[in-house]
Amino acid sequence: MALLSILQYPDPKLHTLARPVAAVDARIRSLIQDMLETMYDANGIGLAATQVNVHERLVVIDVSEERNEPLVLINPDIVWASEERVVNDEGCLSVPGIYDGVERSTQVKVSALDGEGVVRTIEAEGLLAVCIQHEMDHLKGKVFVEYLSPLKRNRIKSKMLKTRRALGKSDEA
Ligand code: GNR
Ligand code: NI
Repeated sequence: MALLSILQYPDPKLHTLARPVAAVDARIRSLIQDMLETMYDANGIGLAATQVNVHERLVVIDVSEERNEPLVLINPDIVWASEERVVNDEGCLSVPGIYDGVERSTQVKVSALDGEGVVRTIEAEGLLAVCIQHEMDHLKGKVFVEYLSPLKRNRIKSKMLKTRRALGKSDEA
């Protein structure tokens, strides 16, 4: 197991389109374990492979209070999304310290492979539905701040770059 480093906005690599996972093999199982460890360590409710610079369609999620209900979605596909939509405050491990409202479907049905490579269909609502949509956006190269106004997004971009400079981080990692 290993902690992976999480790409920070505005890293252009966050805008990479992920390809499907070809096979749920030892490499993918190991990546799943590392992503779960990284998500729990960062106190996140979800993590997309894109955020750890692996551009394959894989996300891990755990919206439980106890942090003991890991959900693995490989090659996820939204098969239905409710017309009913609502604005929720969202945050992102790639944009730490920033929270703002994003409109999403309140309910979704998702088809995906689980960690064993078995096809499953998940019906989600509430925080899980929000998280699934947020993670699937990452796989398309989309970060939640792209739903905000250009003014807000540019302020966030400047703030992130300024904080990173203050922390002495390079542009790379
Ligand atoms: O930890 C996270 N919290 C969160 C809160 C509201 C809406 C979405 C999220 S996902 C985020 C983790 C993350 O960045 N996943 O990509
Ligand atoms: Ni995110």
